[in-house]
Amino acid sequence: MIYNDIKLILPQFCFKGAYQSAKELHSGNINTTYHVIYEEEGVQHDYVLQRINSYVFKNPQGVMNNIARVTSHLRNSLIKNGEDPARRVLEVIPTHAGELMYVDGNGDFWRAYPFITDATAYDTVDSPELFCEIGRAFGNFQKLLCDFPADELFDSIPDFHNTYKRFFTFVNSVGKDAAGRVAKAEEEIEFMFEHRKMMSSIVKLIDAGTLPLRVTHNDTKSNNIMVDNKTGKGLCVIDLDTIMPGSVLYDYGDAIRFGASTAAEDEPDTGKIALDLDKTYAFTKGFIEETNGFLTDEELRLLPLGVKVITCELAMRFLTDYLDGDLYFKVNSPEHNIIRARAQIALLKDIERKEAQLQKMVDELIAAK
Ligand code: GN1
Ligand code: MG
Repeated sequence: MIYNDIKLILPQFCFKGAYQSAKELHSGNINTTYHVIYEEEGVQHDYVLQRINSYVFKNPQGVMNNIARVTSHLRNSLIKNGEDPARRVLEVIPTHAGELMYVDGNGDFWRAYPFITDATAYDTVDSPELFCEIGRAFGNFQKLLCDFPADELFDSIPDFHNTYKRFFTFVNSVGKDAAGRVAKAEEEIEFMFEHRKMMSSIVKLIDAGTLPLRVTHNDTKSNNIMVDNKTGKGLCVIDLDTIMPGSVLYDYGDAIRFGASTAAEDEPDTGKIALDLDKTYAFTKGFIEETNGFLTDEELRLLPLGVKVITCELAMRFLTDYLDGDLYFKVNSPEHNIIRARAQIALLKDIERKEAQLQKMVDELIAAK
């Protein structure tokens, strides 16, 4: 029973009215998330309650401090631009003790937000118009945060996109073979070795000063934007756990990797997986229209590299977790992580085939602005 899992947690938060119901939301791969409904004098109040995965986030307080700072900056920026911040920014609901999180008797960390109603988080985006709006929303998020001091943010997961280091972590997992699975993944392991240099290229460009560090979201899947059901416009960027200093190439790349693929991230039939160039165009158009004023020429021109690097990095992360015995990502079967890795590899192969077209498209959209 879900209620039994959360009944001691619910009274800790400043929720309005009386508890009505709760259901688990299954879209994330890391945290455990519930949609909770309260009611006060006939008015329904919807909340999101989450248990933070503390294997993944070693310092949940640091994560929450980042979220509090970034959301306050977003709110102020919207007000400055004459916009109403209601439903546009995540809002942390404090505990009765005035904290950003509650730590339960097991040492688990919980936090809550208002649930944004009359809006949808899309796991798949079929319409190019909608994906263009999502591109605009992620671009606008970058814009609102472009004057935020990125170096003041805490690294919620150190070296999250340090693909140079991640490669050696992966090699270590191959060497250990903790789950006895290396023999089942020879081809995928080989693929990672062949792509090592390409994967490390953004880290090198940041180190060389060619790419600046900005505030990046680092998990720009289409379902991390709440889209208004009435207007079809992107309302609010959610899941701010991995807000950290990073390159804009990561955010652009991850959004295309997820939203412009013709199949789900864990599609077992790799024959169904390709990069959809119409969707890519739609997102890129919205994203560039919002960001063209402040991103540097190098950042704009190098956006396609983000797609390759992030797709390869995630393939390697799934593969590493498969070899480690599924310690990091939630899985629905012992094969889930290798299926995910194969899906990302198939997508990357198609991205490589379409690389010249992707670059031409990005260059034309930059010039059009
Ligand atoms: C994880 O749990 P979720 O869906 O927000 C992961 C991302 C991956 C994503 C792949 C903290 O995000 O990095 O890109 O799965 N989050 C973390 O679906 O590792
Ligand atoms: Mg996330």
